Amino acid sequence: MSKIVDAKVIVTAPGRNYVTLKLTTDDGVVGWGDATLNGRELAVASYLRDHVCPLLLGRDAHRIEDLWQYLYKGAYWRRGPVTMTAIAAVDIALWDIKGKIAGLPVYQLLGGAARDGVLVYAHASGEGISELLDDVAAHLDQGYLAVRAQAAVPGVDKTYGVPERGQNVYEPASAAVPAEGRWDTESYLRFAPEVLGAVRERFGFDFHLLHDVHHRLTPIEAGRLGRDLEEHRMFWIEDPTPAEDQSAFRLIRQHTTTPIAVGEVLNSIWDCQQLITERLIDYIRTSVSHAGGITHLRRIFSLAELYGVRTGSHGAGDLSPVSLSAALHVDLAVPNFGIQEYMGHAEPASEVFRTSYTFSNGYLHPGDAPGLGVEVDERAATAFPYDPRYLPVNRRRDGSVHDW
Ligand code: KDG
Ligand code: MG
Repeated sequence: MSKIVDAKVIVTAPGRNYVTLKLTTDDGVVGWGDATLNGRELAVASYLRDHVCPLLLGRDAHRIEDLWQYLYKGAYWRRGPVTMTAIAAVDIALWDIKGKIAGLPVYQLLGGAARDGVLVYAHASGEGISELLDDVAAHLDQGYLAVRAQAAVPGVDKTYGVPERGQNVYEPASAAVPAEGRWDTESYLRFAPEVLGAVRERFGFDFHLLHDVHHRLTPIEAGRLGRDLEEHRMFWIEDPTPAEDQSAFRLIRQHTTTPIAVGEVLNSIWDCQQLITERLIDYIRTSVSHAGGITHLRRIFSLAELYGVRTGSHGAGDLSPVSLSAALHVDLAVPNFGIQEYMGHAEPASEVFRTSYTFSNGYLHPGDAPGLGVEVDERAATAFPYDPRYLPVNRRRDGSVHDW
């Protein structure tokens, strides 16, 4: 028995907001979990501080499955991003503790490495096609084997996925109220095949090309886009339509063979059950920190394996380095791994999060430190107080709200 004697929530903004859970056992072992939910950070911090941390004290840190069931079933209220992010933070911290006590990296506890490294995709973007092509070239030069390409759509104000130059925080989050952008589907549907075609024309087909539609099309529009992109041999198009409408993907499937990835906004195995069991997607993108931690993510990935769906976990910079590291341990161990998103973390994140994962020739490796291999410098964290921010809101030309 390793008794949990302290549970503490740390909210800090080194570059952007992160919520981190610290669990300490009576033998002095510390485990870290990521509880960051972009734009709704304090809701998870409160869920943990007010409702979960007091319940953890005195419990055995080794009983990961039991604690997962206790927090999930015990709350009565099921699923949802706030609940599942809070449970994830506890679960990730417990796996970190178990690894540290065992003296093993977490991937060894998950069955050991099923591959030598984790294929990752980077983000390339540009205000126009030539800027995007330069950015793709830079990433290929750095050794990436897979690149996501996004460019600003002409006539559309602030396209998703295109950050200010030199920044890798691409959601133009604002302080007091969400920023509002304009969206125009017709311009996008004309522009996207042109952009992705230009990338293939310049760099060929010897690397994986990805694109995020970010939930903005109807099923029939998504079918048309997928069909128009078939000649560019995409690795995937992501979130072509809002993910919660699972049966909509049947219609997309009827019209295109372009592979589809979905799941960053889904939080449980039940949210993606139909997508997986009806083989409506090719890649499941649920993340370790928003879908109930390592324990629950493994369950989702096992279901996916049964139906030939591969993994492609969300790994944007708003998921902390603790999350990225936990994802890498899972990625290394599961049989149906596909690809891992990796955009790095804006500085000064490394002043707070000390990581041990490494990048080489297009692959990440979580390292062999016991546990997850990430340590959090609490003292450094105090220098970066919480900085309230919201994700943007999209409106169509007529002023009505659209999916961002
Ligand atoms: O917080 C929202 C971001 O994580 C999301 O917009 C990023 O779509 C995203 C991606 O694919 O990384
Ligand atoms: Mg996405």
